[in-house]
Amino acid sequence: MKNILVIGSAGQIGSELVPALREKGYFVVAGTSGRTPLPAHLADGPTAIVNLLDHDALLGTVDRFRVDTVFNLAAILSATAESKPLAAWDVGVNGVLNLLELARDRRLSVFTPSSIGVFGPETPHAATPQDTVCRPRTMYGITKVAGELLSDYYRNKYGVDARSLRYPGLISYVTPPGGGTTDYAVDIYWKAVQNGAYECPIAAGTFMPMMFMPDALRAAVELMEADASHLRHFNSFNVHALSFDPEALAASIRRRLPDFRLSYKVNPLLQDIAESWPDALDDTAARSEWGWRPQYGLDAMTDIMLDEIAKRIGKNA
Ligand code: VAH
Repeated sequence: MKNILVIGSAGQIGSELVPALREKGYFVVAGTSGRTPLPAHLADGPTAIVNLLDHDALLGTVDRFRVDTVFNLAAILSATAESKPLAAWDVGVNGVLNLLELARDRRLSVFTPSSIGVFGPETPHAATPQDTVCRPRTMYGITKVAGELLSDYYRNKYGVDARSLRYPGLISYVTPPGGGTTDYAVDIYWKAVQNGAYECPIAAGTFMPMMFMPDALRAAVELMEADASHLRHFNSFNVHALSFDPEALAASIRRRLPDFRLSYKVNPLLQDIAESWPDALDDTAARSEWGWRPQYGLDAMTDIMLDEIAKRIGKNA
């Protein structure tokens, strides 16, 4: 891995993955579809307008920058995908297929995140196994199952080096929440600092797997740097870090903001999706095949989230 194209570089993962890869010394092209590249990405290296569905333009960018690895972070997240399922299919399946065809042609390595969204109500919720039933009830989850299967197909049939992780809900302070079911766990921190209170759309007692963004970025890079001869799963590694419900998250926030008030206004769509997803993942395969280990616990994440958000809005937390 040397010359990297990050597609979706202005999104929640991409906005932080680009600087993280550049800090490791990689040559990184920050790709965005319609949105202008982030100023920080423009200042620190090359950018490009890329569209997963435009094969020729994507090929031109790959050839222009001699790209050998693509991190494809373009996605329409779970809740938004329910309001525009065909667009979600286009990005999550047709776009991935287009990229895999290009990877076959140019011998690229490809990372396309999968998600706990691949699991459904029939999947065991506690310590969800690596290899288990994946019958999601959301279009987002369906696209992620298809993405995993397509990536495996291109690896097995054409030798394409495609790899992916099943990310839990990702929590970061750099970009605002964007249409995901787990985004309450980002929003709550902003509202705690801004207002001292939060009206939660997810019910108490609803546990979901979660991960602080620094762990998520390191997982993607470590997987792509891993020796392929040690890997067995390649696409779809479960990676686990945290599991909590809104009450546990509020208790962690109250360690720093004792007067923080949590109330509930459950959103039926989000609640249905959340209840179909696991509580926690079994990530034995990732730990044994490429040495995955999370580094951030709930309280450590809370301290950083509150401090960084307070800096951004100029308040004491
Ligand atoms: C979502 N944050 O909620 C994303 C993620 C596992 C959840 O895929 O849709």
